[in-house]
Amino acid sequence: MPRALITGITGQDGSYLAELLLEKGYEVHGMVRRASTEKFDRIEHLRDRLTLHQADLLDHRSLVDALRAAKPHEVYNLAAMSFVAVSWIQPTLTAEFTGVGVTRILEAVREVCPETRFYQASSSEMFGKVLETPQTEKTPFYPRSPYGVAKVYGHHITVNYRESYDLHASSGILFNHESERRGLEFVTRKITWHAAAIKTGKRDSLQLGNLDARRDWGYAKDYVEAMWLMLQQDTPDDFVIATGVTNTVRRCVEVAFDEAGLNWEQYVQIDDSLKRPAEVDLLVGDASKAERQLGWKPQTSFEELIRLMVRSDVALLS
Ligand code: NAP
Ligand code: G4F
Repeated sequence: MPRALITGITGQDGSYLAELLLEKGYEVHGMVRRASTEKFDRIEHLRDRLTLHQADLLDHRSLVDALRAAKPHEVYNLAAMSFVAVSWIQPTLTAEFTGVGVTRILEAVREVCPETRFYQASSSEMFGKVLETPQTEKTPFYPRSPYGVAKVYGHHITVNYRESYDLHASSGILFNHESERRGLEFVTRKITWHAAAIKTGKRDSLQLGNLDARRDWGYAKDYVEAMWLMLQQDTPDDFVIATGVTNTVRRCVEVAFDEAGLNWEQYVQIDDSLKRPAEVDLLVGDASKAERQLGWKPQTSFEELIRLMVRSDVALLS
């Protein structure tokens, strides 16, 4: 039976990846942080089928122990401080978790299980102030946030360990992906949740920042399949995972409020404090390498995604 260890298993992607690997017959291990109150909501339905190990990306010893206990054939490094806006508030902690944390887990893999296949969760945020459109694996990086800078470090150190130590280490450059399990602070879920809350009488307005930003939004369930496919290849490599379609935040609001049967202009207010010190204006990815080499294609359109998120939030709040 193949064994996998997922860091960040309590997050959006970790929970979907755990489901996918269990379906494929894996023994699934997850790394979790100690907290005074456990928040394992996204994996509660899987708890009796998972083996959880307490560890932290800041702590080398705990990473080594988790790897020794799990003996994984595959490691998926999804753990990170993943919210861009907070990376300006906690820039050095973001660098530690999201950047140097990647070196710590790579060092632990090198020490305990150098044959293990390794996946690094890289990000389209690395393209930042984009130098070409659409963005591919060859597009130079120009990060625009402390989070983006940390992800560039994590990406390069993964490539470097692959080349220095011959590790089977791959990096997925994933564009924004969302779902019913997305954290409430990210813009799509903030919008779908508020549309549902206004519809059900629990809120009467929604404050947003920059409505003109454009993102290439896909469905998290489709994207975890790409992570798994990368680790099934004989040769490790880097892949852009995206839909190839870009939409504005404003369009996301229009679709969400339409699904809720509401006129968005009556409820949405602009709050300048939600605008970022430096913005990523436009992201749109070219995933043709992933289609060619992995046979991966997105299955869910932007509109389907936003509408299913609204329906899920209405059900949640009703
Ligand atoms: P998420 O929902 O925010 O989950 C992040 C996970 O990382 C959580 O399980 C969190 O644990 C864990 N974590 C944070 N700091 C940690 C630490 N010091 N030690 C151990 N675990 C820690 O993020 P996501 O959307 O699933 O994204 C997964 C990964 O893909 C992240 O690396 C993110 O940066 C990257 N990414 C995401 C997207 C996207 O659009 N979703 C796009 C590109 C790349 P707690 O539950 O304890 O907080
Ligand atoms: O949903 P967001 O916070 O996602 P962002 O910054 O693009 O980052 C996400 O995608 C990255 C991949 O490119 C990941 F690496 C990262 O971990 C994360 O998952 O913001 C999207 C856009 C931004 O331009 C932001 O300025 O929405 C704009 N926005 C406008 N009003 C808002 C708001 N974003 C948030 N979170 N909240 C607002 O009220």
